[in-house]
Amino acid sequence: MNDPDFSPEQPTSSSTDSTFVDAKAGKRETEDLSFDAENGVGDGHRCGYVALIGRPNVGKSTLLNALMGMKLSIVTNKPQTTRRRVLGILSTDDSQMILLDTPGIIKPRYGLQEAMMKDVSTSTGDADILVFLADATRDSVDDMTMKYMGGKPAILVLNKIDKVKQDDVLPLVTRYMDAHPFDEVIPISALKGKNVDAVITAIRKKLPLGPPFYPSEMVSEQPERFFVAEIIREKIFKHFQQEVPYSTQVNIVDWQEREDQKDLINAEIVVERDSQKGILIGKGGLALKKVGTHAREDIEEFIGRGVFLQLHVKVRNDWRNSDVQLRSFGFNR
Ligand SMILES: Nc1nc2c(ncn2[C@@H]2O[C@H](COP(=O)(O)OP(=O)(O)OP(=O)(O)O)[C@@H](O)[C@H]2O)c(=O)[nH]1
Ligand SMILES: [Mg+2]
Repeated sequence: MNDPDFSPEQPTSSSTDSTFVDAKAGKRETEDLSFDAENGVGDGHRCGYVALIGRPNVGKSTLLNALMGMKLSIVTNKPQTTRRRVLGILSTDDSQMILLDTPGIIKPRYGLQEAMMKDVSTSTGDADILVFLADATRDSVDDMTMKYMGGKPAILVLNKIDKVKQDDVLPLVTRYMDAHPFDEVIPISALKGKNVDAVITAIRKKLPLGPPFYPSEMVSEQPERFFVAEIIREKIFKHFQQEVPYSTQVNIVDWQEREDQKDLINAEIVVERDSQKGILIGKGGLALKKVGTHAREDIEEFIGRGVFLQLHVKVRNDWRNSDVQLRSFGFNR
């Protein structure tokens, strides 16, 4: 296929494969400390994996960010924004919760979506606690997410409480409790930060006893390049409509940290068809330029230094159904 932007480079490792560490964020203060300085672990320290699951658009990524106190996971008003799990490590003085934001649960129609749903199964399998997120404005129980519930401790979080009267949620709570024996039900607004602390308290109660798995200043084990690719994808979700965002994959091809100069990041945007490539680039390259500018601003804020961002678009026919392509992009169905 005639693809002038094809770049023979494969995503390579670079010095920026380091995991994202931010000592300021991801650490909450707690009042009741029983810290044992000698062992580095307080008596009764708790640690475990917590999967945030639910239908697309219910606010899982918004909640992850609210719990972490920083933006780790991308958020848009379009469903199926999250494609693979995002791991956030929230350390307090007496607990460490490893939070897994997951793709919204759907009935898969193509290979990429199958990989997304496999990610949900893996995350619920890894989890010690499940946080079932549902939209408080709905009046029926989400049966699709219910299928992922087993015997693990489970917290029901009814999100978007800012859009309904609290009393109006009560019938929904009853319906959910009839469907599953949740340990707790918490109405919240992840967007407004309302009741988010109650979620942390509820999770902590159910975490297994044990020492922290990660150093407390670590906020994720995923590399910076993952988050940078996600930021670019978020801008594509925000700027384009219909099938273009869903047909797009972003890969960081090269990342050079340069002395006395801004970092040079070279990213490829993969689409499925020439027509999508045309839309992404836009007249005179203006559409892509806009994506690049907005992405660069967020990337600079995220990594805390200046960036020169190069974007190019290439076409890989039907990549969302190709096992070879999916695997090369890190998806397994
Ligand atoms: N009003 C209101 N909107 C919210 C709240 N939480 C999230 N949203 C909005 O809901 C939309 C989806 O939020 P996300 O956090 O991306 O939802 P998600 O569950 O991660 O979605 P997927 O990744 O597609 O599964 C965004 O427009 C958010 O701003 C809330 O508490 N109140
Ligand atoms: Mg999400």
